[in-house]
Amino acid sequence: PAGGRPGELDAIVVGAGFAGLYMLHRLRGLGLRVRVFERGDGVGGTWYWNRYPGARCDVDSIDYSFSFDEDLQQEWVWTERFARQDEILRYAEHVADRFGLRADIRLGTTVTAATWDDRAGSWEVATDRGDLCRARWCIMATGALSAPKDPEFEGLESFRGVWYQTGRWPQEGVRLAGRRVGVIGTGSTGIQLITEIAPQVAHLDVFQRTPNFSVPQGNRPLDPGYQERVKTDYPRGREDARSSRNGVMRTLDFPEPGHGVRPIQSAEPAPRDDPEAMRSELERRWAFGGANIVTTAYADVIVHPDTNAVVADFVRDKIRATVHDQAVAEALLPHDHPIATKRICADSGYYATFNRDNVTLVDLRRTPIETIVPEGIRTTERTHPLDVIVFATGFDAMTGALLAMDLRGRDGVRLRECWAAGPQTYLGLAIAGFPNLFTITGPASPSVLSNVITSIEQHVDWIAGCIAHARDRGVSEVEATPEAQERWMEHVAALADGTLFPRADSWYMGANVPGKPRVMLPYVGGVGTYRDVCDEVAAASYEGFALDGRVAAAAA
Ligand code: NA7
Repeated sequence: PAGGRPGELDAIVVGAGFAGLYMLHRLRGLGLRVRVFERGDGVGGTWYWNRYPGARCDVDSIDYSFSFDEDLQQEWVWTERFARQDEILRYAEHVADRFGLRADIRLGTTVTAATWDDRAGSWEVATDRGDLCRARWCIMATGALSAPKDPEFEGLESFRGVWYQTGRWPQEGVRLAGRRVGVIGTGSTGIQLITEIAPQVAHLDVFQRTPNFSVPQGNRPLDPGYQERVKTDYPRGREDARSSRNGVMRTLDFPEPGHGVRPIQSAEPAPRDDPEAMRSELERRWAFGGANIVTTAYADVIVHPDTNAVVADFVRDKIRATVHDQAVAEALLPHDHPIATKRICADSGYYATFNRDNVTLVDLRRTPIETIVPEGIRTTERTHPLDVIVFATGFDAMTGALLAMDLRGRDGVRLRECWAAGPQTYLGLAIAGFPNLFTITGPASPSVLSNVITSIEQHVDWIAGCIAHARDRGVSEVEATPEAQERWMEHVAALADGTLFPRADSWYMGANVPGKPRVMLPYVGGVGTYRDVCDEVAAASYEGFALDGRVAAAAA
């Protein structure tokens, strides 16, 4: 049986974002007794916490939605090409209600520890509310970008104004209008927030350490007729997304002249001998808008430095052409990393924001922050008087949330020790030495390089399939073997080394958190290829896993 003793839980799921919600739904479908613990006072994960002004998804809303239920995907109506945070949160709440999930979710409860009990063959999970419960299966749906970096700035405690973190934005009561606001951080989050609040605040100081590449988001109301066409096409579109590189459908309203509709993600390398053709294709994509449309024009942008340079130069020219003050434009130009080796940002007029009289760019490479003082932020040049400071300084990505818990596997071994030199997983789904524990969107999976909902559905389906397999065969323990894990990690690293990703100090590389091991965290092979690998593993009786100590023979 998959389950434990009567009255006991069969599975514990940590997190009630999209991953935890769908995992709960699938496990219930297997007849399991499940409890979900969620730190927030509501469901929705990322979209529960990131309520800062301007928060919006950078994946098309018709893509960024569940495909597992036909009625759900047909009924829900999106209002914009890229949905705002509150709309996505409503969608998550709708999913929780529609499938009756709330009864098994404990909100406002943080899991502090999970310990494998070898004798009982189950996980013991502890929370900050004093719960202690057991289940055979434990699934970490804790999110890849859910552990915000805490602001570590000298003098912050002396600041007389108020400060906020974008990833922990208050539910209400924030007043920015008419105030002097400073924003630290110019990643996707900072860029959205800055563009949104600039017209409202008295003055905005943008504290930029490293310039980023941003492209027009091209957000617009979703035409109902278009949405209907996409929904009619969903069976094909969703299949497209599942086998694509980054988990998105082909875009029906972006026709290729002479080719009908084609995937935005091109499979063709750049015609480098014809830079004019390249620029005109990039122009066409720039005008259409969307986070991934410019950087996916050519399949080799992330592997070939020359292709990358053409695309990067194209975006830099756009920045120069938009920003009136050329000294400010120069300071905004990204030079330190190849384009797309950090997550590309998508904006609704970010660069033009610097043409406003009430916006100042503070270039921290030229004038670093010295300290926060009671009246504002002091750089090596001067003090910037502020009423409000917003930290948009990013996340301890992919490993932060997992390592924040005290996770102990077989023989009491700590995950923190196992991962001291960087995370080790098998398929991003399981960890050797941690039986019956699964991670959704874990390190060494492609999740953060994809439409994460596509990845979440694939992970959850795979995990549910694995648990059903164990149940049907009377298997009580499923554990990745160290050999399979090592092979997978070598493969993930080798793939990354064939790309330009290692050249950037990005959160993909763990480089945004001081002291974090520098390794490429996601799998770069694409979601379609990854799905095939996971399916082959399952079809080969869970190759690379020990089932009750027995390892399936390698497939011929
Ligand atoms: P990011 O992309 O990690 O951006 C964080 C920004 O904050 C980035 O500009 C950092 O500059 C800056 N930062 C971080 N720490 C500091 C300090 N100490 N001083 C000055 N500036 C700092 O996080 P986001 O939340 O914007 O986006 C995360 C992902 O969420 C995004 O990629 C999408 O996938 C959704 P740095 O570049 O480190 O010099």
